[in-house]
Amino acid sequence: MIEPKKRAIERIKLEPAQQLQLENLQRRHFLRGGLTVGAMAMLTGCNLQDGDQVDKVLWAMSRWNDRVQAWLFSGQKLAPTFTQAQMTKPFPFNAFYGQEDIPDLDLSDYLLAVSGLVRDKAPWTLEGLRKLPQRTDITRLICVEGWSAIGQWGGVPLKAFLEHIGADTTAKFVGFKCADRYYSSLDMPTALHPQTLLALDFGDVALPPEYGYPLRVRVPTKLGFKNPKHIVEIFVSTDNPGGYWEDQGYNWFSGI
Ligand SMILES: Nc1nc2c(c(=O)[nH]1)N[C@H]1C(S)=C(S)[C@@H](COP(=O)(O)O)O[C@H]1N2
Ligand SMILES: [Mo]
Repeated sequence: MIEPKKRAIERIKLEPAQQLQLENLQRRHFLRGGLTVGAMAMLTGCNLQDGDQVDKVLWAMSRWNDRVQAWLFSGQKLAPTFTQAQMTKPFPFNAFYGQEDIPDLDLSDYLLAVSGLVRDKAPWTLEGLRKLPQRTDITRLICVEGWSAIGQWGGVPLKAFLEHIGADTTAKFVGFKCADRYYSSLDMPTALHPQTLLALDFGDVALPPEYGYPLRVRVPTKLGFKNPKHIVEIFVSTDNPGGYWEDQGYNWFSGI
């Protein structure tokens, strides 16, 4: 049995006055469910435990939300890219369990299942995926737990894959199921974003176990938890499939 670890966010406790200010601001700016305290603290570099900084945090949060809204409507804005020299080494590992519980998949019989609103539901081998168009980007992964790191991911643009399988791109959601019971989902515009990859490679090598072998989604326009690792099934859906952290209160959109 895998013991889920405690998230840093659970340790953040607000004073009643701070909670009230936060609620007022959320009401004023329609931020309902829009941002977690952890994401806010990380993005603004402020800690809500410092009473005198609350205003600064709240305004930074408001600006951040504006930025998210802008992204929502553009849909194709590119996330920043970096040079090889800027890459973070060693790259951090993160999952809802410790490194000793990384899934032990047999790669020789690995198949990616496809379901939902698509024309062709045939499963995919890794070799098959490597024959599709490939793209590589050096981007920053941001985790709500308060760290970020720059890495290089290569693989099939999810858009190319969805087009290849005849996905109904008027459907609103693309869902992902993982070998470790993790799951997540993306809105269709983000799934079709040019930098959203079905990543097969990390740096110059095939994805190592800790970073999500044999296949992960790499979405540089979303927070880390919307980058599922060890993917075993992709599906297209009109209903929001939610996600492991999304269903525990983390904002579903979670763009950066
Ligand atoms: N299958 C799976 N994918 C996952 C997770 C997980 O626990 N299981 N954790 C997510 C979180 S919270 C983060 S920040 C990133 C971390 O990716 P990394 O280990 O490559 O740094 O993976 C995401 N994808
Ligand atoms: Mo994360």
